Amino acid sequence: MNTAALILELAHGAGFDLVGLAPLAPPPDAGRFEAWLDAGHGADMDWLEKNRARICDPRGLSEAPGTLLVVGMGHSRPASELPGGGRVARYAAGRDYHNRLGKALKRLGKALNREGLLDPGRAGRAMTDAAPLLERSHAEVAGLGFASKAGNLLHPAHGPWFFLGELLLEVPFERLDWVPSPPAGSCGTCTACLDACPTQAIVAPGQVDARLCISYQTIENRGPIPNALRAKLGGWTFGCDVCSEVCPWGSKAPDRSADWGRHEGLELGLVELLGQDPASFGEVWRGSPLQRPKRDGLARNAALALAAHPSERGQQALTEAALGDASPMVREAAAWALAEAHGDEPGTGEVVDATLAGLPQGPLGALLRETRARLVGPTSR
Ligand code: B12
Ligand code: SF4
Ligand code: SF4
Repeated sequence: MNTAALILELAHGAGFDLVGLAPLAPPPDAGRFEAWLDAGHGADMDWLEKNRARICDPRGLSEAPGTLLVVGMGHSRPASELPGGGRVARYAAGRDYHNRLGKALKRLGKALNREGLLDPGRAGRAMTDAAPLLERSHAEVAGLGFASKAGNLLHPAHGPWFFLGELLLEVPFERLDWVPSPPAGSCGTCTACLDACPTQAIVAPGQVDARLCISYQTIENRGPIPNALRAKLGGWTFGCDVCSEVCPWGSKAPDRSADWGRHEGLELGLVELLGQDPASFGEVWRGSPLQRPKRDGLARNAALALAAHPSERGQQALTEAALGDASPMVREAAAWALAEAHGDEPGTGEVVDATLAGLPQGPLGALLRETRARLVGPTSR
């Protein structure tokens, strides 16, 4: 067995389902990435713009010519409903993959160094998601899967349900004498994801406009979610799986629920998420991806999701949040949800007006005035 085969065998042994090698070189999709940024499809994810040059040419990540050991870890599991309604993307229901993949990659690096498969210290940086890398493009080069119309990298066994990560090896790719064998497959004539996306965020095959994507809006957007998208969120409270769920390639993916577990925070319903105490937020969501939008972002999402799951208890919680939450963004979202789900009920107009009166000057007030005009009739005053 040559060195590359031994490295990949160790990587499999470390728990990764998919493994491959790619040169540390500009990714073939760098041009697509730049066009995507230039079209504004990156929304407010400034870190992508800031790292543009490094992402398009990652060779500077290593002092010596390098190789990426690219890994994939399956995470397919059943849909994740919150008690009483509201959905969380499957990938986020259990342990945070950043921690799990990061730790497993670091252990793998130590094992590679220990086994003497590389010169000492040559298995270096572990990366997943947040690294300045166009991960799907490098993974495709390494033979882990094929690009799809939804943007996701697909694998015949796992569909879109796998995470990506990389370990930087400071050894020239050519020296490893390895040829990738990508799995056969393609989208063919299927357009299920384009047809099913609730917000038409897949603006062309393979191109997702993050500004329209529910995943971006509920995870990365730190400000208010645009009014035009709110009624289309369909109860998604964190992330969105619609384009993955409809993908025929994922239907036979092995169930990995047991490996990833389910975070106990998901026992909370939308009402509890909306009313969460900022002081205990970090404690409640320790080890979960749901920390990412922070307390106010998650409460905002819960408020909007309550419009898709109306109830008397929800109405009460929305009223309290609209009038009393410390965050203006949450107050505005709660007032929108009240207007959307309970606009024709007595008292809603008054609550919306009182919320409006308490909002700071600026975009939040403009959003709520638009809502007030569109959804609520004249107040009884
Ligand atoms: C920014 C980002 C987002 C943004 C933007 C998504 C996007 N499509 O660009 C938002 C917040 C919306 C997002 C959402 C999600 N993300 Co995300 N995200 C990233 C991140 C950090 C960068 C992606 C990026 O640079 N996008 C810019 C575009 C141009 O690059 P790209 O999508 O990688 O480009 C590929 C395709 O678009 C394709 N392509 C481009 N043009 C064309 C044209 C044609 C014709 C074709 C066929 C293909 C094609 O080529 C590229 C290479 O494969 C990566 C991690 C990383 N560092 O790479 C994770 C990553 C892509 N995300 C991931 C996941 C799991 C998701 C979600 C499923 C989460 C969820 N359930 O809510 C959704 C899926 C949304 C979707 N359909 O893409 C995984 C994907 C794993 C996989 N098997 O593909 C990654 C790799 C994280 C990880 N380490 O596992 N994400
Ligand atoms: S994650 Fe949801 S909103 Fe984003 S592209 Fe897929 S289906 Fe559309
Ligand atoms: S749903 Fe169809 S078009 Fe979309 S990624 Fe899957 S196979 Fe491709």
